[in-house]
Amino acid sequence: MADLRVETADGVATVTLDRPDALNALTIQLKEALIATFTGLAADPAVRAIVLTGAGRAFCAGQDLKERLEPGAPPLDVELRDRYNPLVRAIREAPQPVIAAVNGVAAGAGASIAFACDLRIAAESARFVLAFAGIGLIPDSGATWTLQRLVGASKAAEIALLNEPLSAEEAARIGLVSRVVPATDLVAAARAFALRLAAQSPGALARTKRALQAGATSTFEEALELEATLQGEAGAQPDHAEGIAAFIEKRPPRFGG
Ligand code: LHQ
Repeated sequence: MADLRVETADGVATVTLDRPDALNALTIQLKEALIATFTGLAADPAVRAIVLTGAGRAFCAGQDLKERLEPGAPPLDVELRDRYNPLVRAIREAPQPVIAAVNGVAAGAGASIAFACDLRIAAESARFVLAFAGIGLIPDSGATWTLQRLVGASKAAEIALLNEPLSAEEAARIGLVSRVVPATDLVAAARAFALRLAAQSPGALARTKRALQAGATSTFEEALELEATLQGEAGAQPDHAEGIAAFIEKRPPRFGG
């Protein structure tokens, strides 16, 4: 696929945005390739964790602003409904955990996409720039929902309204990223994270992801009820029996899904 690379090894799919000269800015073609890729990976039982990263010095600079000037560019509401919203939905609805390996600047919708992932790990050189305010727009691609849940309402308002770049170090301090590593270690660190996830029960991870997302908007009672339903399902899977057997036999579990 042009502008997008997908490699799968040892249960880990690595999706790399590959337009380094434009800081991996998102064109219609790239967004459609991403939606198709995440939808395909979501349905692939051999894929147990997904890493999303960028080629070159940026993670993603958001919407390709040059494409917006081309004749026939769709209105913004249409572009959001037809491409950005399906893209962040595909990331959140994938049963596998998705890790953003933020290798450099994540701006505009590029930042929103990182926020839509389940985990973020950043290079020391990474930074988050909401950028929307800089071009007279509002945060989109789910950022008005995700960011305040990740860092709290006050910090989210500061980041979105002031439009100040957030360093990797500051992002770690406020809990937006799980870990900051030297740029040269990012690929290895993201892979180590992903391999740990890939060794766990895929069914348990998928149900955990679903319950955490639902819990972000549910009542406590609804969360208790969903936990009961999903735990009932999880307990009936072979991975639960395997986990107990491995504990009794004092060996690592071999989870198969
Ligand atoms: C770019 C871009 C870019 C094209 C750098 N496009 N070329 C949703 C609905 C529909 C439409 C509207 O948008 C949205 C969602 C959004 O994403 S809105 C936010 C869009 N993104 C931005 O406003 C960020 C624009 N970029 C920047 O502010 C800077 O480039 C950042 C802070 C990302 C990086 O700054 P620098 O490290 O100083 O790099 P640079 O500015 O020199 O950029 C390097 C090259 O990349 C340059 O090309 P050139 O040919 O001159 O070397 C830029 O034009 C190109 N580039 N971002 N979004």
